[in-house]
Amino acid sequence: MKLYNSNLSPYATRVRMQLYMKGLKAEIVNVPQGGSHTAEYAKMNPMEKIPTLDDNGFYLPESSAIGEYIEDTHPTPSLRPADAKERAKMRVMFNIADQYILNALFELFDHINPAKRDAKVVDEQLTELRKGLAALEHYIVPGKYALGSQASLADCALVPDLFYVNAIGPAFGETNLMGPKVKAYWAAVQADPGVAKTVGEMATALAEYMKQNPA
Ligand SMILES: N[C@@H](CCC(=O)N[C@@H](CS)C(=O)NCC(=O)O)C(=O)O
Repeated sequence: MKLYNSNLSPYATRVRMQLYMKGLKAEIVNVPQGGSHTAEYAKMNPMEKIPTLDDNGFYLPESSAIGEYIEDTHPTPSLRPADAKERAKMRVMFNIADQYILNALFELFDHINPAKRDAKVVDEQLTELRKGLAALEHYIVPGKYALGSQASLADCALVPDLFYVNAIGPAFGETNLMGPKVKAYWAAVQADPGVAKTVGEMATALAEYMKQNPA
């Protein structure tokens, strides 16, 4: 398996974290010369986004589809609970991470620099982010992982998001966005070696990006 990756991308990071947690070997590479908007890359991923999985010539875009595919093709250790209700809760938290929290973070990312900031957009997106985090607070189960004791795809989606909540929140004067259960989860989940590795990689990539694009 080959993963077209960027350590800065929360979507690609979901997949890397899944590979680490499952102990799977994969070739992790940057997108080819020229970036994701090339004819060569578009043949593998018509949305021209990162990540893309290449499983022996089977090209798969979209981190959520990649995550499910890896679970289907490499079922052990499983990052999907067997119980239908637990699995459904995992998918709800995955969607909260994917559609509510991360979309708001993406919008905010472009407004980190106060000189280039649109206060209305920031206000709207902070409201969306707070709503997403409040929804997560509702579902998250006390314990090491989002579902309590079992690691799941929900963690793969949440860890990159919460990393960015901590990393960019302070630029907007927001240092206390997480509710108590989410905060406790964020602290506890760091004990997983796959999480620690992923968070370290994201921190290095973000520091490098900030050096090149100072706010
Ligand atoms: N829904 C996609 C989103 C992927 C995505 O937006 N990736 C970003 C990197 S964080 C990207 O490739 N952006 C480049 C662009 O849009 O030009 C997924 O889950 O894989």
